[in-house]
Amino acid sequence: MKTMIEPFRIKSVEPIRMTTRAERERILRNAGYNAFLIHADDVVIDLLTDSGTGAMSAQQWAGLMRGDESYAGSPSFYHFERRVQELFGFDHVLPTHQGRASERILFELLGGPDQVVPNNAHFDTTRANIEHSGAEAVDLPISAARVPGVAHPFKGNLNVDALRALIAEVGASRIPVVMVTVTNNSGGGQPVSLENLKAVRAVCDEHGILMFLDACRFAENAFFIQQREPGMADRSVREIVQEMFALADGATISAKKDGLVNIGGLLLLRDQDLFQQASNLLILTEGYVTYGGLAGRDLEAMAQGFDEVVQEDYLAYRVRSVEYLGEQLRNAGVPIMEPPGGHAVYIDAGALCPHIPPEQFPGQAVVCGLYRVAGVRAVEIGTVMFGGVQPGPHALPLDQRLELVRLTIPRRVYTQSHMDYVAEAVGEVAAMRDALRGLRIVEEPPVLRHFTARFEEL
Ligand code: P71
Repeated sequence: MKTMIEPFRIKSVEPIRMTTRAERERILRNAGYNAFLIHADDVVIDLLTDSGTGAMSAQQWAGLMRGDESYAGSPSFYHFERRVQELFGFDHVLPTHQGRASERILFELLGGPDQVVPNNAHFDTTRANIEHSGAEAVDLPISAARVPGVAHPFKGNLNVDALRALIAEVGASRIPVVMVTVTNNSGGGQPVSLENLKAVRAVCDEHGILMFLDACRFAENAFFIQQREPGMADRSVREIVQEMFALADGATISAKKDGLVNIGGLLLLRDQDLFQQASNLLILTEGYVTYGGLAGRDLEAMAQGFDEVVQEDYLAYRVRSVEYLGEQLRNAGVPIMEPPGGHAVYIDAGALCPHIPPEQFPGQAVVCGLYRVAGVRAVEIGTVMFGGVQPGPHALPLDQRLELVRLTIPRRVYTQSHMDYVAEAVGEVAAMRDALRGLRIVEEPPVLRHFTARFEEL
């Protein structure tokens, strides 16, 4: 059969409130032209993020009823811990309320002034938590990652030569950990190959540096490895996940993505000492070690979610549905980050709107256009998100920064006709690109400005 179907039926539905263009014009103005400030019931199709926005399965909902809410030693924790240990191969498992809580604890322990933390590409909260500790966050993408129109099977790879050069320059003693983000989110949801992970591991071993995964989208990454990496076609996704994690000393995970839950996170550690210290910090601000800021029912939903996310018919559908949207945009002549990622299609707003300079936020102009035209909410990943902080000594040159608009697909939520509608909306915005206007910021917080800044159209 030619059509790949959603491998599930829909048992419970939520109505979508339709809005008129005139209403949306007013809503956008009131929201200061920031999509984060729009009320979700004023959105027709919500592609702001795939984080915590997925639909749970009947088995996950059943898990919620089984959840045991004991403060200490809940059976739900031990069930969750066992499932996580089996899948990821780590003895030490700390639950957290979401990814950034794991990051905050990790970088309080490993970061600090004068420290340097490389990554293929840090996402916003990871970078912010590293910088908050006083350390410098450095992106080391491969050069192909900076050219949106050129496809590469593993565009998320970390640039190993650049890593060696950075170590030679600053010294291994200033680099407590090398992070690798799978899939790479700020650079297009692109996967990292097993070969690249092994190469990074080898460099870390040479210099006695820890290697951690930022593994929010580990299952999508493993599926791409199975599909694209030579010799991997016969391996199961579960085996590939195990091999990826076997290379790492630890991982921070937001379960709101490939955990298929609406809230939850993990900190995985190998080292007993680090685990002790992390446990103490967890208790200080998150909660006791057997719930980490979550309810027992959330742990049950997560345990089940990690099981479902490595099912290969789910992943085939997941990756195909994102690719389908990418194909439609490509056919409509819209420049996108090639190839489409695992969780999102990224519009190359820099190429779409060459008349809007980076300091007038071309991505934000496209985000506003999509909302106006069709009530589609997307998110800017460009100068709004990453241009606010003072660039460190190892920041990428300005002309290598990307101006992207991410159409992020929530898991198991939207159907093919929803994607057709989104593609039409993007086509319409692309057709009126010359009429899109840049913006200026009128209000912004000192860090993570994209969440709350307010804009005016120029
Ligand atoms: C995403 C998010 C969440 C988000 C961020 C910014 C705007 C809107 C939504 C979160 C990630 C991530 C990676 C690679 C760590 C976190 C933090 N991503 N690493 O992509 O993608 O996890 O949200 O659970 O704290 O929309 P957390």
